Amino acid sequence: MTRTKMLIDGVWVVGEGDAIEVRNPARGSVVGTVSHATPAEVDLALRAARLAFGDWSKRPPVERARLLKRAAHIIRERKSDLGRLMTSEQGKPVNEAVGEISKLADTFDFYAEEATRVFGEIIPNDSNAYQSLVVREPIGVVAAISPWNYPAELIGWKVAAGLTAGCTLVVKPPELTPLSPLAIMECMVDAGLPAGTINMVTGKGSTVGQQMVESDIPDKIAFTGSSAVGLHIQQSLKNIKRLSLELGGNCPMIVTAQANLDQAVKGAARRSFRNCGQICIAINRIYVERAAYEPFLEKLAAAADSLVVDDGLENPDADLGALCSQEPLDKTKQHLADALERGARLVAGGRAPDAPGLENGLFFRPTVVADCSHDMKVMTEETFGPLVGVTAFDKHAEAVRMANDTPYGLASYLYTKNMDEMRYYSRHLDYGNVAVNNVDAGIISAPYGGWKQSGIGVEHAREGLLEYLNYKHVRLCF
Ligand code: TAP
Repeated sequence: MTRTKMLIDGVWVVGEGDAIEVRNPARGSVVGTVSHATPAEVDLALRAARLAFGDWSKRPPVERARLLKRAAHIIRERKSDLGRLMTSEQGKPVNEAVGEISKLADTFDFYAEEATRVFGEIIPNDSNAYQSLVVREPIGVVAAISPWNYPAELIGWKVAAGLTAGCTLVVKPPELTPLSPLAIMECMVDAGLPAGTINMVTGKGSTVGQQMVESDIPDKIAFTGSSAVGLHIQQSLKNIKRLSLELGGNCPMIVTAQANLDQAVKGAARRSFRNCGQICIAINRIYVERAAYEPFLEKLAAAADSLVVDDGLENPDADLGALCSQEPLDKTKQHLADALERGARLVAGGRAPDAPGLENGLFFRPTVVADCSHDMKVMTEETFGPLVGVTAFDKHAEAVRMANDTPYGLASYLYTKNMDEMRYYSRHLDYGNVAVNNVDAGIISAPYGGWKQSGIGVEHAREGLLEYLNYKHVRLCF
């Protein structure tokens, strides 16, 4: 099997390092190989980005926008192939993968539009002899590192905002899913991105990623991944640089007695189980006001049981494909066992699907456990699998207390038709995102980021672009 090449300084490079096999989690088969980038190759990529910065940062924003729009167009043209490639390495059903590719193209378009709106400011001065201008200039070289659950989108947020701002980038895709990110780089090269503006080196985070973090070349590290690795990165820096961290979550959903239960169940099933729950903003734990508890549980169990789990390549419309690797599958089983040992009630799932043809894959049925206590792992840790815990509450203050009792602060969800409850909860939930009567916590036009151990900084929106810009105060004397 020929190795998929890395992109360094506009050249597709096989790489001198060992081969890394990429597997299809639905079948266990090898779907491709990439190289483990050597230290010299990583260094070459970082130096190429540094060299390219001089020209790219000085180009007129409209020119940068034109190239991003062209890349978006090419990505859309190739979205079916890109989606299938992503499914073959990540496991999510093809239609979901194609949807992710479309959102990536939308992200490029969004930031291409923003490129022409990087405004400065004029500050009033104490004398007419002076004028203070605040202008924004690109930070420099960005090292971007991202995880496997959204192989395209999470890289896209960094690449689109970074390039728009005038930065150049070296990207390390996840070891488990490097093929679709590399194919996206091909779209960018075909769109005409100049050599060195965007580079991609493959390999392990603990070596390739670590080298990027420790290098003094990048001016910024843009990282999405677990809180443990985020903290490790923060502690590994060898010089002062900007750092944005989009980290883990442990997201609560609150359903009051005044919610539309059918809507709430639809939202819960979608946000707990989509992408097999391997989403930082997945609903991990649900607090239901006692009067609505049993009817909600009954409906949620039925909704979970109705979801189709299948090989995402064979069945593009499946609700859940395979989990991406053994690790989240094992964690799901551990959290389930912990909950059942401590007295939780299994109301849906709890096992692998028994359909023929799935024996070699990492599949698990969407699983709901009820009557959970506040200290069970399913309620306190990020499972990152198709498992959700449910419990009842009596008072709104109690629901808020339990929802906020976590080191994380990424996203929270509320279902109620009562305006006072909407105000109360959105005021008191300590999260970067609060979605009320919907589960779309992250949209490209609004800032998206976590509080507490869920991260530093935001992605999306104008604010996401500002993360790639420095302020420069120019004080003019006439
Ligand atoms: P991590 O293990 O943290 O890996 C994320 C990325 O960091 C991977 O590319 C990984 O490389 C790399 N990495 C590992 N060790 C590194 C090191 N020492 N230096 C530099 N890079 C290193 O996360 P994961 O398990 O893949 O992803 C799941 C986590 O990501 C969950 O906690 C989830 O909540 C979080 N997440 C957060 C968000 C947002 S927006 N907040 C979005 C998605 C996911 P390898 O893969 O090659 O090891």
